[in-house]
Amino acid sequence: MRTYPPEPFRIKVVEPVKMTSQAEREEEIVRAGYNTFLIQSEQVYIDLLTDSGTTAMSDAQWGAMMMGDEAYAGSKNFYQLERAVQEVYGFKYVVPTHQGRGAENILSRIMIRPGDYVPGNMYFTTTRYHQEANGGKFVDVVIDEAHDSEYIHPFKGNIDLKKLEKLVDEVGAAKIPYICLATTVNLAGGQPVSMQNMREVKEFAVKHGLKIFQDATRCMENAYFIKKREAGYANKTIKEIVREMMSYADGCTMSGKKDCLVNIGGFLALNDHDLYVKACELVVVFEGMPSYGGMAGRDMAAMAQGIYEAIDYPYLEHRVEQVRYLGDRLAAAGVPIVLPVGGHAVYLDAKRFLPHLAQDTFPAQTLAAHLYVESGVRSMERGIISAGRDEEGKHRYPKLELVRLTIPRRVYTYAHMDVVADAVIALYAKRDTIRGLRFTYEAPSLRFFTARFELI
Ligand code: PLI
Repeated sequence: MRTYPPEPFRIKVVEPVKMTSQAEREEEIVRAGYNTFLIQSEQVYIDLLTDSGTTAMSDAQWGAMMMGDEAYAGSKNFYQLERAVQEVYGFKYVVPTHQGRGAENILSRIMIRPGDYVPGNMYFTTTRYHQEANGGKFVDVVIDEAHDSEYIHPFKGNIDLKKLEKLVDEVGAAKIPYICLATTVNLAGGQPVSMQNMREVKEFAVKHGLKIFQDATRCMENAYFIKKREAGYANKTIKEIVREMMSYADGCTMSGKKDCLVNIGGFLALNDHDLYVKACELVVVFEGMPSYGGMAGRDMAAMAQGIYEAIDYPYLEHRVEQVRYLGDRLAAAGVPIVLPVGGHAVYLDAKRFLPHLAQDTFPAQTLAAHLYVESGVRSMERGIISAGRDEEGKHRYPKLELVRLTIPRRVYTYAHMDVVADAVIALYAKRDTIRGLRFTYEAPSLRFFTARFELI
């Protein structure tokens, strides 16, 4: 019996990838300062750095790109995108941005004042950056289980209502501009939020007069988990589930580079007209006209089409189950990973993989660098380096010290997943030989992108 769905597409265009030698990769990792972000993509065999903007577009999306209306104002592709967002997400107003962080910038500037607190179900790097840059303080209100890589929970991204209540009691609702609800939770391992939790958070928000903005970056994958795991949703379509999810929010920020199946683009969606007017005032400063934001007409056309493809069940089933295939292979070999396997990536637990390395010698960064040298597979650190420093300049020490094997959408086959699994399993067998890293360069913010290291 087949337990993993086959590819629901056939391949029309191929992009050759280069197989490099271990000696070449050893040279490349030194050149890149042991930071996988700084490796040249041509030196990578299987690129699992991110699922962001790495999607393979469909023939219909490429066709739509040829219909790009590049008018400075009022492009027909904007109206296509607006219709797609209104129909699938259910929000009234749509402001296109160049990518997700463009929408985060605008939302944070409109909503957050110095001294505010922004509760969220675990931080995301750029989201928290914009909240803090506008004088807010991020407060983690995800359930405790999300910080435990071994704890099995169907909706590990849920908000802990007691934590939310405690925050409201301590600082008062007036100091909370909105609740930031991410679906799914990237840094917890791509973990979903249940519909019941969203409903309860909404009830709480209404009671206290709070707004909710979703970080809907991977909301389709979240909807898939709701369909599979939550009672009452098995017979609902992904679109129905997404609409219900969004009905509990006042708006969302979106990185189209993930669940809208495009290589660039994003949007801010809202229901409140006054907030929309403010967003339009800011989008012209930071992105462009409200009818294109930071996007070309053709990119809006591709994203409008991608939104409809993303709610297609066979696509979504293959996408999430392919990730599970990789996770199952690693778990069966005893490799420590975050469980349950999330929607977009398999996360190696670097603390358990390399227990002989202290967290301030950067186990996840080290593991990502070694995996590249061993196999040409590129992954990403999601641990102490990503967490950055606190107000006093000290490292934040997150409980989760992870390496993310992020699967691009519609790009790789199960055979590629086998290559990745074999490489990780081989590295696990010689884990005792791996040494840690120290900084040779560190940027003041979002340091993970550009930091450089050397072997200790
Ligand atoms: O990369 P952007 O600016 O389009 O989107 C920012 C962003 C916001 N929220 C979440 C949950 C993300 O995962 C996210 C971007 N993620 C990246 C780049 C990633 O590699 O996961």
